[in-house]
Parts: sequence; C-alpha cells; structure tokens
Amino acid sequence: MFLGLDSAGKSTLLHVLKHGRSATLTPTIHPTLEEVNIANVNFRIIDLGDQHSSRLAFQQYFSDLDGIVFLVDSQDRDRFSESKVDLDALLADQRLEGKPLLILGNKNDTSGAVSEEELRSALGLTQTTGKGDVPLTDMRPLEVFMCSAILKQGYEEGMHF
Ligand SMILES: Nc1nc2c(ncn2[C@@H]2O[C@H](COP(=O)(O)OP(=O)(O)OP(=O)(O)O)[C@@H](O)[C@H]2O)c(=O)[nH]1
Ligand SMILES: [Mg+2]
Repeated sequence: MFLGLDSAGKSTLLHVLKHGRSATLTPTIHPTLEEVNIANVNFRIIDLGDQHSSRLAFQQYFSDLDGIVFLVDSQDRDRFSESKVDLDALLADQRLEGKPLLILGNKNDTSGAVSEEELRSALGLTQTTGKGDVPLTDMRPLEVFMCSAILKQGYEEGMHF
C-alpha cells in the first residue's frame, strides 16, 4: 500500500512503475489498485489519496498487506511533522507489526529537497535496518531512501530492499 500526505507523489510513482514514464495527475479521490511487475515480482499496490474517509476505510486491510511504502515530499519541510504523526501511527499499528516499511523521500530532484539525514531526523528514523554493515534482524524491515519519481531515480533500490 502506498501511503503519505497528499501531493507526496504516490500516484506519480505508481504511474512511473507501471508505465515507465511520469504523467500529469490530479489528486487521488478514489483509491486504486494496480498490478505492477518489478524485477519479476508481482506487486498489487493500493494507491490511497489523503482523504480521511478512504484512509479509515482501508485500515481494515492492514492485516492483509505485505508491506507499506510511505512517501514524503522531501522539499515540504513544513509538513514533515504531519508526516511523522502518520508514520508513527503506522509504526505503532498492531495490524502492521513486523511488516516491511519503506520510506521514500520523494522529489529530491527539487532544489528545496532536504538531505536524507535531515529527513531521517525530522521523522525520527534513526534506527533503520537496511543500510548498515550488518542488517538488523530483530526489527521489522525499515529503511529510508531518497528518490525522484519524475526522474525515475532512487526508488528502485528501495523496492528491492
Ligand atoms: N519535482 C517533482 N515533482 C513530483 C515528483 N513526484 C510527484 N511530483 C509532483 O507532485 C504533485 C503531486 O503528485 P501526486 O502523485 O498526485 O501526489 P499524491 O501523493 O498521489 O497526492 P494525493 O493523490 O493527493 O494523495 C504533482 O504535481 C506531481 O507532478 C518528483 O519526484 N519530483
Ligand atoms: Mg494520488
């Protein structure tokens, strides 16, 4: 499931993954399900808009998910704290316990984008599992990657993770 604040770039990334190119998209009102093949793995990805109602409705599927991709607009500093509230709720949700959580700092093609370190610190993500010399095995898979959906950069490493 792709989650994140409105305008983080969820639908753009999904479109790029599915069609190989970006497109001009409007804010998502109705959640959509897309099947996408990445490196011979078939993903069924739900793209949620940021509407409170659809987010609540879709929480009932949390226990059926294999993982979450949480997108953050890495240039929108004013909303990092808002993202952190949502992310903390996901991290604490029992239905998602142990499930991989990939955090993508999207839009890092923009001049205002923060560094990975800044994003990690703003989101309180100091302990992650995928990039150390020794992978942490006693935690749920959790890692941060910076990316640009538009330039088609950075997310692939994250999807492999
Ligand atoms: N510069 C830049 N802009 C991006 C990138 N990804 C998305 N955008 C732009 O950000 C805006 C929002 O993108 P969407 O994909 O609609 O965002 P969303 O997360 O699906 O938003 P909601 O459907 O409202 O929840 C659009 O104008 C995109 O073109 C990126 O990597 N770089
Ligand atoms: Mg959308």
